[in-house]
Amino acid sequence: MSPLPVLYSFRRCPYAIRARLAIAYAGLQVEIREVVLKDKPQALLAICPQATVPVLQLGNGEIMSESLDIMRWALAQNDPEKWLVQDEAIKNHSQSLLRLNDGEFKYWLDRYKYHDRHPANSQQSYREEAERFLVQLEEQLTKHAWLTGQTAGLADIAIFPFIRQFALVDYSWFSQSPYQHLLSWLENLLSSPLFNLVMPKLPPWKEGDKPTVFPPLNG
Ligand SMILES: N[C@@H](CCC(=O)N[C@@H](CS)C(=O)NCC(=O)O)C(=O)O
Repeated sequence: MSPLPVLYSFRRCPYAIRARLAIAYAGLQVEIREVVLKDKPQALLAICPQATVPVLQLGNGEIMSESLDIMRWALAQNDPEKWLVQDEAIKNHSQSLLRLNDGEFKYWLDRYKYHDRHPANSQQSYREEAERFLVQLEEQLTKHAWLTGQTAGLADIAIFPFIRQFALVDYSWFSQSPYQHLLSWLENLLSSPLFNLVMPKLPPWKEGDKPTVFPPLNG
């Protein structure tokens, strides 16, 4: 039997969460290696010099160090609920939301979350900058149940871990904010069996450890 692909991951990282969501949804299995970002294993540095997580190493040696590439790799193998749509207009919309999420929104999210490291402006002003993206998401979710239509798509799953991170900065503010459709969308995803399956608590991986299969076999 050929060895499983290896996924270097970090439990709370939103990029790693979306990669794990796609892998579990597609019914694939990988060997998971939990990384401590402050003490990255040599095996990760050797295959990916910038050493971000997630990183996927396939049996043929191919390395993927972008979470969206890992998602697309998983969905190309199995996409039971059609997260990858064929419709060009929806695909373009999804891509533009993903660009905003990974670009501008992530930039302001980091400042909102770690405002003490960015004393130039107040936490509230960082939140307000980030909110410009939330306004757009809220508008979509007033039109249909998911960001790009009546069914869940790549954008929902890839953006959700970042909205989770935003909401967790101050959940009581978020739960009373004007983004009530977004709140329901978030809570629905947070309570899904899929999300819970991809959040196991794992000890940091070290060279020589017995492989840990992901998703957990008893999950
Ligand atoms: N473009 C990458 C970004 C991944 C990323 O930035 N991950 C963060 C953790 S959430 C990281 O590994 N940062 C490196 C570090 O903190 O040393 C992707 O989409 O996978």
